[in-house]
Amino acid sequence: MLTIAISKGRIYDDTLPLLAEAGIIPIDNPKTSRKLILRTNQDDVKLVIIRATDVPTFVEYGAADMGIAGKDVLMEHGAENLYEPLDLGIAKCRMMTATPVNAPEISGRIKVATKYVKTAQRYFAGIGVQAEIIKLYGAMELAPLVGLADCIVDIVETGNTLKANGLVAKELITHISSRLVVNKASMKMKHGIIQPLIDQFEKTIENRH
Ligand code: PRT
Ligand code: MG
Repeated sequence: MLTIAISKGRIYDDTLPLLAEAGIIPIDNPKTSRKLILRTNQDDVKLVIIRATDVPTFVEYGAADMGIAGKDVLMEHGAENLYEPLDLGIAKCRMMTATPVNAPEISGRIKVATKYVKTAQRYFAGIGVQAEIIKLYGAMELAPLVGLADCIVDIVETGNTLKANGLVAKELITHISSRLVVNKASMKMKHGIIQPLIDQFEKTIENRH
């Protein structure tokens, strides 16, 4: 049995074609079904549908043999206990700092609102800026507008969300894409099923370029 952990949003949409190329087609649709375990056309492959941030946890503990997670999520979780064999090149975006348009330069300690606490801490330490990191779970864009923070660290794709809230992207922290992660024990014990799948994903991605 092979269990693959995926989140239901954009990663699922971008993963379906990759799975299809590998001959794996879900029987249930997570958008219309409330099932958290999806059967596929292959009796020995199932998908578990979970929050994006929970994917590394499921894979690390072996509740799923493999999973697909954004690099942003992996950087926060820490990837030491996972194999990360493949950049799938899907769900691409950037992690950036952003401030209100026309915000004055801040000297000294800045307040940063984000859900990416560790990544933000590492980034500001790396550029020698003293930062107080304020953890939020969503609606980061609001924080500078209500005086909670001077800037935010968040995912930017089109920039529309920032723009709609009077913010502007400033520094690029890193480019983000989604990665295949594999449980370390599964990689050994289910090598015969996992490695061909990795190879097939890789082939599909290469053919896109
Ligand atoms: O429920 P939860 O939000 O935890 O997870 P989810 O299942 O809803 O996952 P999802 O789809 O929100 O995010 C999964 C992964 O997609 C993230 O970990 C990123 O690696 C990647 N990704 C790619 C994005 C975006 N693009 C994106 N645009 N993740 C989030 N956004 C959000 C961003 O947070 C911001 O609010 O979209 C907004 C910005 O988009 P623009 O186009 O307005 O700039
Ligand atoms: Mg989301």
